[in-house]
Amino acid sequence: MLRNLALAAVLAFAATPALAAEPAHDMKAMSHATVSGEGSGTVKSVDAAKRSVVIVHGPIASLQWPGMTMPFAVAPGVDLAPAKPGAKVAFTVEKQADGSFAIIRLAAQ
Ligand SMILES: [Cu+2]
Repeated sequence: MLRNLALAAVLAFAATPALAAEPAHDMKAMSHATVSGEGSGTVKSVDAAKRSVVIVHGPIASLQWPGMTMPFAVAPGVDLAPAKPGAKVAFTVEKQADGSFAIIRLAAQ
């Protein structure tokens, strides 16, 4: 049953040449896609007034990021309480219109 569904999906895709012919890097189409990733790491410093946090984070596979230390803007509405220097946190980052990544979820780990 699952195999038949997969096959049907492949056939449906193959039968749509217009879709397959789309340029691989259609920026107009890409701008509507949400780019995000799940990370975890240790808070290095926090600037509550600027809602900015520096995190020593591990690799984020979905973004093809290696582990690194970097600053993130924290989106409005996200509670900064878990962001204490030295605290281990789990977070979700989402690409913004300007190309930077902002934290849209932050939790103590
Ligand atoms: Cu990074």
